[in-house]
Amino acid sequence: KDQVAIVTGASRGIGREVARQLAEKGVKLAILGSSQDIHETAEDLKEEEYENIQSFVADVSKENDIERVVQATEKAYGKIDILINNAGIGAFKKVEDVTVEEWEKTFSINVQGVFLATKAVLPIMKKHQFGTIITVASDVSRYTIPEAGSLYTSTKYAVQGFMGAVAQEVREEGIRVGTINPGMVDTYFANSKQGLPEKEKWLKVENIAESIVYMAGVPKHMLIDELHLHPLTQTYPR
Ligand code: NJP
Repeated sequence: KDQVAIVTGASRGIGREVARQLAEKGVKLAILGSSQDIHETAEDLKEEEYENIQSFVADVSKENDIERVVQATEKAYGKIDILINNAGIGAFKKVEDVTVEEWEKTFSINVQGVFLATKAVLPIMKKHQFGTIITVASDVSRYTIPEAGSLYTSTKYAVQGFMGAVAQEVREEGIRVGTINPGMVDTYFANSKQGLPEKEKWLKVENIAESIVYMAGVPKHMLIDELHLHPLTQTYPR
């Protein structure tokens, strides 16, 4: 109750459902996405009678955008308890087909975006000696599978390493840092569409969002630092 959360990449997919489930719990929200679609998410939530939803068009890879959102959130609600680093893009090509532009863009969103948002909220969380930061990484942040490709895989390995190191830095300040590593989730990821018949057995956004909300809601003295979730039908290395 009376918690405040920022959710990145909430225009659609996992982030949108995380925002909806947090709103359901009465959490005050600042949601952001790089397109105008983010305002639609906010309008839809308001139509469901949820209050305290602020939406921002902001690119996680841009420091000024993130600073603007974090400052506006602190001004509106007085604190930030939860950051969900969810925004991310996929680029699945063989290494020799990846361009430098694709490499830089994917790293700037998937890795630099997580760095910037984390860096921006930490001083506020430290002031209150409390906070939870959960980053949506991936199953491929812990092992490699051929379909994921080297670019996407290396961004998620980077995120995993970054969050693990930050977790050590801030735990004495009452701040919990963790990652959630999903397998295949039925979203709009990598120019896909939600609800396609071939994705029927994949994880649903509700499954991931419920787990994120659970991770963020455990008692203050407790940390869930990593959660792995797969569709039962997905094979993965072990
Ligand atoms: O993808 P999608 P997911 N700045 O495409 C936003 C990880 N994951 O929900 O920018 C700010 O439906 C975009 O909004 P907009 C994955 O790596 C997924 O599946 O307005 N926001 C949209 O809301 C990612 O980290 C699977 O167009 C930006 C959202 O991001 C996370 O799950 C498996 C942005 C993407 O929604 C959510 O992806 C796995 C920017 N620069 C990990 N660029 C899976 N789906 O199978 C994009 O292991 N967004």
